[in-house]
Amino acid sequence: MNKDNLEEAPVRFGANLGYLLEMADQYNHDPASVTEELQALFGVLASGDVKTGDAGKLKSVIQLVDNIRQYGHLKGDIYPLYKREYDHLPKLTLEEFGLTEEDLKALPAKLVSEKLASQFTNAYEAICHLSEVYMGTIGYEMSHINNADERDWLINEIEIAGRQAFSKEDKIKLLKSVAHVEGFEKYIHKNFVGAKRFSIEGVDALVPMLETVLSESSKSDIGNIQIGMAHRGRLNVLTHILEKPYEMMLAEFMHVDPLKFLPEDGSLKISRGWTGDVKYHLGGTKTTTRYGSEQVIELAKNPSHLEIVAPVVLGKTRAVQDATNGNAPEQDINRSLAVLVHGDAAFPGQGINFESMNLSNLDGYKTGGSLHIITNNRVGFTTECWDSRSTNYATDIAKGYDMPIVHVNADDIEACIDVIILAMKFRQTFHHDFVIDLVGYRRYGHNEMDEPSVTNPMMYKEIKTHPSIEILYGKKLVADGVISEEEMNQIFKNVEEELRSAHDSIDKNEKETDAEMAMPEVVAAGQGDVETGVDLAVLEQLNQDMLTYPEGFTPFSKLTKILERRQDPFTKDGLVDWGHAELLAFGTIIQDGKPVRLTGQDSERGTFAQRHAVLSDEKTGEKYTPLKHIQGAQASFDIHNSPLSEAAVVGFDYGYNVQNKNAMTVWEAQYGDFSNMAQMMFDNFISSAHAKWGETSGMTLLLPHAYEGQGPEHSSARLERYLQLAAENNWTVANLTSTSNYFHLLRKQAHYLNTDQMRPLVMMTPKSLLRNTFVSRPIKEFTEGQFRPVITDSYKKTKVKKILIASGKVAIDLYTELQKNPNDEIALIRLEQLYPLPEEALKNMITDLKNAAEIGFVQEEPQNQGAWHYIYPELESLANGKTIKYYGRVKRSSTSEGDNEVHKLVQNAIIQDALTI
Ligand SMILES: Cc1ncc(C[n+]2csc(CCOP(=O)(O)OP(=O)(O)O)c2C)c(N)n1
Repeated sequence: MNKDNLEEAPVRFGANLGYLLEMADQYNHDPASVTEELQALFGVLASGDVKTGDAGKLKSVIQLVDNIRQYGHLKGDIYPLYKREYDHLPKLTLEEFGLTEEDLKALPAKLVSEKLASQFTNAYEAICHLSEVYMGTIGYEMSHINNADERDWLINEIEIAGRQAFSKEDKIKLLKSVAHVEGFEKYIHKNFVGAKRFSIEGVDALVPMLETVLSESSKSDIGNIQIGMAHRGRLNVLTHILEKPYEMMLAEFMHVDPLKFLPEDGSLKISRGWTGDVKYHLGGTKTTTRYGSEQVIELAKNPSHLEIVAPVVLGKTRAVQDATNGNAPEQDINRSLAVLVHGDAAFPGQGINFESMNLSNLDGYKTGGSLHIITNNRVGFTTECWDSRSTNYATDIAKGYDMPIVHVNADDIEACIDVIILAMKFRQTFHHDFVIDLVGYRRYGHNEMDEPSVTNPMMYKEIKTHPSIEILYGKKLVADGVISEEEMNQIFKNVEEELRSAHDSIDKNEKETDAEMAMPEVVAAGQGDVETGVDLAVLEQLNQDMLTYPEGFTPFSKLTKILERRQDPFTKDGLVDWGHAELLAFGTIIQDGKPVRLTGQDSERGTFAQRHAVLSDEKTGEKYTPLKHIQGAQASFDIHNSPLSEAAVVGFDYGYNVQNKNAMTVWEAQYGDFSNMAQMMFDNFISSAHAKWGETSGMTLLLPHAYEGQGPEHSSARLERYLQLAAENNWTVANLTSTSNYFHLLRKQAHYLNTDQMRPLVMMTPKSLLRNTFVSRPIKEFTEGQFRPVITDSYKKTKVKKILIASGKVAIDLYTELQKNPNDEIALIRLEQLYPLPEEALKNMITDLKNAAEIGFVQEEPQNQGAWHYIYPELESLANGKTIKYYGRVKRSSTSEGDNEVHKLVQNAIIQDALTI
């Protein structure tokens, strides 16, 4: 929360005379210390323009004005049909306050507002103006905004600056726009009967509103617009905003390859995966000069999961805004704008929106104000608002985030354009989010095959007879003398002809069916080995830079001593621990020209106090991030403590990485098990986006994981989930036992960024092993070599009877025990990379160890969890006649035992059992 906002909490008027007197005292002392409205009131009283006997009336006038501003929207004409009636409305008329027209005519306009005084001769006229403004087809909600400047600015724009003047040209353009929107839907409705398209009809204004976003953005030189939206109206937006040709859209309905009709000028980019997705989840990128300056418009690919794309779009937006070629990223909010289109049921229903809105003012995540448009058709599938939300409006959740909210009647197309202009001005002035509730209806059922009158008969009784927007607006223009009826009909006819001609150009016999869905060769080939060692001198200098602080900067004294130990690997036989290895890797990655962005809860220090990437001066609290100041950096380093969210922050950083494929984008879970709060991000984006949509990312996930007696939570990062989703080289899954291997894997991940072989990296990361002296490695292992997917210590080949394979902490438990009680009959293979499985390396070792009769797979997790189900069939194919045996916890519904003592017994039993021949 911004401190300034707190200090500017809004003053509400009420019927409290004591309060007014107190304010009067304050005003006498310092007029500027009370609100503008009260200044007007006290000014009028002091001027002697009113008789003192009118004090009660004055109070009523003030209350009436305040009520109109605060609650006028409740009585506004914001519903095209199926109007809502409210009980217990606040008083909004003269009569309710016991006032008459004459009373008000006897009072000056400046009593209502100082700024309206020059426009109106008395309070009556000024109040009529306010009623018109606040109770028309636009309803404004801003009294919840804490920032007084924002409120005053909005009041000024709404009451004084007023609505736009639309020229004849503007009006005709608008009519043509809605004619195309409607014409497109009607054409598909008629020609592809029963095909799902999630029609926009009822909230058609969305398209001209987005066109206005683009033209207004162009005026502000915003060259990139990131749009996120669900199914409703998506085909229409693809066609009319991303300029996806009608031929492409219609070809998709005909199962003909749409790419045949992709514009040859390269202005539209549509990526596709090999398994594909339904047409209303697809996105695209359009470069256009249609709205003035050159702009890139992107519609993010989107799974069916409503609203989940919101943080992804925010991350994409931020990635465009961040210049990452300096030591720290430099954000310019004019480089990109996020536009999020929501459903009225989904917006308040899906928690991801709360999480995403909470990002809006945070340094690591803000995007300079997103524009939210709710396509409010008053129904979610079959569910009406009284069953889908506890709030009055779908938009009410945005109030807690201080966002202005405007409700607009979707049938008043000019009002819809007006609110976009207001929203854009607000964004450009205050760099905050703005919410528009586009209130319309849904012409058909949830999709075009549903009969909505079965479940929503009263609503659909009205919809069935309600004229569509192009007819309403066309007839209005005819009635106003802007165009003739013939001209109107010609506009409609032209649209139909455009669609007919596009349709005729598609050969319906050229059906496209690819049941094989083979992944591209480059993906199938996977990643090769990469030399990732770094010269000792480079590492030494980097280390020195990380331990050098600006003059006068004093980190916490005990921490300084701990950090000083990071000299030891270079000066004596010291070892590089986990946190140190990671910072060395990040430093060299930015020196190689790839920006690094790491976020997670408490990640600046590290949950286990292992990282200390950001230091605090113990006297001033000032922060210092050494990696932002190292020599030779070619790209930025960025790290942020994230808010306490998983889904939104994972989505955000996934989006960031999709947009900036060169960036090493790392998200760290506080404990690995919390990552399942972001499960849909893993299922629907990170693991599958490449195959579905051709959307690549190289995001890295750090998930603390190990059984250390901390109970059912804080033990398992649910490794099984990532392994179950692993296929088609979609990501790397690793669980390491060496800090040098961690260093090399991070560098390998960075190496493949922005290449056709880039893929996400899912890492089970250590807790107690963060400082384990075996896991910590000498610096010479960092200066040469590469990532090793399998590590084995030397063994006496002919003596080995049992091969044990294990990953992560349990592998170190086995190793430690073998150190204490050496056993030549056992060979331990530390499997560092679980997916893709290093089959060749495993096979060679298994074949090499001829005398071994058994392969034991050891894991900490219960048998129904962990890697066992994934690895067993793989080991079977590599076993070469050897028996495969499982060592680990029995099948459990919970991840682990709750009691630490029980944990020790169980863990010890697994180790002993595995090490017994
Ligand atoms: C997370 C999630 N839950 C459930 C659904 C199934 N579903 C699809 S559309 C829909 C109704 C959405 O209503 P609303 O947000 O008002 O959008 P509309 O379709 O009316 O535009 C539901 C429940 C879904 N797609 N995603």
